[in-house]
Amino acid sequence: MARPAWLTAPNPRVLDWSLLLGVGFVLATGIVSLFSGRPSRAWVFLTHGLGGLVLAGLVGLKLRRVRHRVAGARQSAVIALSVLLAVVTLAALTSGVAWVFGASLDLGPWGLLNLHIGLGLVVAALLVVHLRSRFRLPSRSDFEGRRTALRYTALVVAGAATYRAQTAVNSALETAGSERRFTGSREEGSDDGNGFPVTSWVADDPGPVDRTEWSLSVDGAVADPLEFDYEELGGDERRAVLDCTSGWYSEHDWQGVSVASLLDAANPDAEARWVSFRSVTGYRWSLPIEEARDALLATHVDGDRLTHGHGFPVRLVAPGRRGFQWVKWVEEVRIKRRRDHSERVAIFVSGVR
Ligand SMILES: Nc1nc2c(c(=O)[nH]1)N[C@H]1C(S)=C(S)[C@@H](COP(=O)(O)O)O[C@H]1N2
Ligand SMILES: [Mo]
Repeated sequence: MARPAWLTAPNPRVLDWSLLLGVGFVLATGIVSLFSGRPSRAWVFLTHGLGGLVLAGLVGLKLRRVRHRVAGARQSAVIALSVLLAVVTLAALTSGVAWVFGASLDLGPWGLLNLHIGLGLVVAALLVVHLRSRFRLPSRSDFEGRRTALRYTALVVAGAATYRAQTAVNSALETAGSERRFTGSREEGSDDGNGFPVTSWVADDPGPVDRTEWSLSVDGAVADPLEFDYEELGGDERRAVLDCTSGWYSEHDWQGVSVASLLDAANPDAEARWVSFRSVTGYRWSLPIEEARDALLATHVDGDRLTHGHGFPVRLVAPGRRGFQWVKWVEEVRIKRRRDHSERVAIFVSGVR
């Protein structure tokens, strides 16, 4: 009996291009996911997972095609690199699947999700080198029309079915993976004051801030620059979820002063567009001014004064933003006409001094 079209091996060049597109897709959605904290972006996380499963299928087909070549070949740098690429790709896919099923890993300041991100970036780097020796443009004749379409439809359907099965298995087994937020993060210490994880990613680790020497300044593109002592900050409350890209989230009532009231007091210029929140360490992040009005500078969490690790005296609470944007140990709110692009570097190097 003849095999159905979708079971036969795909054209090599079409497969290779699909792999390239597949890696590009999961890389792009993976990177975008790190900046997404609103439920309206749930599709980014969903398609990242689906894309990963389809990619796993493609890698399987590719390995089936090249296995003889690898086994029979003389050792060469090109082959060694290809093998390394395959191994790292499988490791990246495996780490993602393991996370979904509730696995954890303790790598000091990092966890399984950080490893997953790291492996993904290594795949991208190795792929660039791999393409330097392997890049070929496809020709029209490589596409076998209906066959190719069928085969890929089958692959995507299989990916979606696997994804559905995963959800069912996870909730049946009640794994740690079954209670994930749409971002993939798992709950830790919600509504329990300071009892949630302390994370300073990369290397930000300042000494305790003395609040008698500390003050909060509100300056930049404003008519009335201001300075506040710790005791002057309070009166507002906001419930919000802190969701760290390392894979946990925590929901709390945060108390402090709303950024809207600070802005109203300082009178931003008509051209003011961004608000930059700056830590004593140099770490900083900015929000568009309209969104900033919805944020809070918190002194307390669930009624308890913030501990040093959580950013005492003051930390940013930015609803709908990922944890790395919730700047701790804030000492300055700078209103700006343009976005401060150096913040993208500052969050990596602020602790390295
Ligand atoms: N100044 C400063 N703020 C920071 C960080 C940092 O390293 N330095 N880490 C961010 C990250 S990655 C997260 S997830 C949250 C964690 O807040 P927590 O330690 O209170 O849980 O703080 C954010 N604010
Ligand atoms: Mo984080």
